[in-house]
Amino acid sequence: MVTAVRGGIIVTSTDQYNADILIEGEKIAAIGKNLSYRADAVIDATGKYVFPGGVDGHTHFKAPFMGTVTTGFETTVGAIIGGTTTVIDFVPQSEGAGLVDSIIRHREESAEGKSVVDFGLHATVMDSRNSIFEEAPNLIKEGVPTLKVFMAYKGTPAYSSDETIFRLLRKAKDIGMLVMVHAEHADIIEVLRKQMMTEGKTEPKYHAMSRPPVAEAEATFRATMLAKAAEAPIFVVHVSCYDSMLRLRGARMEGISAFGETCPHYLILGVENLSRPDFEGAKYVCSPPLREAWNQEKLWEAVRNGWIQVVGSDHCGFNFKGQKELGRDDFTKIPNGCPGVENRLGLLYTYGVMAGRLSLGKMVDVFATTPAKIYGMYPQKGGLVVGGDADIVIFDPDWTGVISVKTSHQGLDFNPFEGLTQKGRVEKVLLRGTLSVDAASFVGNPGQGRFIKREPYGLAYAVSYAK
Ligand code: DUC
Ligand code: ZN
Ligand code: ZN
Repeated sequence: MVTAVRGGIIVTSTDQYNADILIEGEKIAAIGKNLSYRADAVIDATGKYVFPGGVDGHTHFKAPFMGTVTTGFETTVGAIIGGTTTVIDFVPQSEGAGLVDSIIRHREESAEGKSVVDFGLHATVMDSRNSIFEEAPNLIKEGVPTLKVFMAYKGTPAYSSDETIFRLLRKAKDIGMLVMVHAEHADIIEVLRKQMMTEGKTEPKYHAMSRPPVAEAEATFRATMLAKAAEAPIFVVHVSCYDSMLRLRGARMEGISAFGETCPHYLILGVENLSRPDFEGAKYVCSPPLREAWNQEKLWEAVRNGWIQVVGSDHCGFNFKGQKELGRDDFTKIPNGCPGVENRLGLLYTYGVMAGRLSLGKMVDVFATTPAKIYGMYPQKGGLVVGGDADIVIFDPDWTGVISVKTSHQGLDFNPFEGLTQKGRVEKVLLRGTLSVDAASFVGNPGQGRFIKREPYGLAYAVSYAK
């Protein structure tokens, strides 16, 4: 099958130009002007932007968390309608199981045959037994060169001590693995949480007050120092605030290979949302929490200047009814996390590009290209590259609408971005050359997503430590 995408404005992380794209089978075969070809199908992209398919390196599908479970990979229909063609999902280590076994199980039981986007998997340490160190090379063999640890959640299996993280970093650098870190100071949070519960402060807003920016900043700094001591790269997920971003930026200025991600909810939503009446504030409970609004401009500035390199969704598919409601009388029981896998591109375009905060190229970079490079899947994913997968988004810049759960495809009963204006929208998406979204509706095949084995030594290894 030969498909041509004709007449669009191609936007990559570095260039913008008018050209046609020729697709043979699943791959991009040629990009150029006045190409001569005989195509089985021609897609007219005149007046539209043509972007690489998005890479969302931060999702939680079918993830057990705080006594409940997020929705599964079927809801990747929302991802592809939103222009994301690849997700990398976090796989919590199952109790008593190894990292590799947990990965294989999640892949076989939760993802394969269900995901409509291509997917990679990150390991997540939930049981810091010695075997995690021996297992790391086997993760690489399975195509999983990334592993997340939690500095928060002390007293639960998720928590990793500084010793564990330091040992993992030393191991990681020998094999090209990237250690990703949830950076929040566990003890500060525990003391504040207990104090608030004792004082009867049980509403959602106290979730944020028990996890102040200083707790995130301290842990971010500590994580970068552990990386420095190990001479290994580090990746800080979901940077939520200025204080934490400053630590990340400071580490980079010191020559530490420190990279980071923020998320649309930290760029766009403020902590005031946690005070919404009728327990609606619970919809906005995530960790780290939403921050005072002034942080948002600082985070945009960081994305614009490359101090934060990736925008991932941190999609957690919790419903309000029956799930967020679990914490009605106690904020510590509200499942942490916000949905958003569908909205990443629309929000970056509207509140980044159209608001004059990001160039189109920078948007593509943080949405698709740099995540693919950092996570070890470029140039197969994340670019418009001859020989790469034909994952292509055709974007209509002239559309204007309003985000609403009524028109969302995430399979949930709320959308945290409800009521926000969106400019531009995804009109068509090709996944490996197959038309999967047309007129903003899913037209692909159920379960069409494929597991992507990723390579070690991603972009974070391009920075070497000065001796
Ligand atoms: N960390 C995440 O990355 N996502 C949801 C909750 C959390 O603590
Ligand atoms: Zn986290
Ligand atoms: Zn997450």
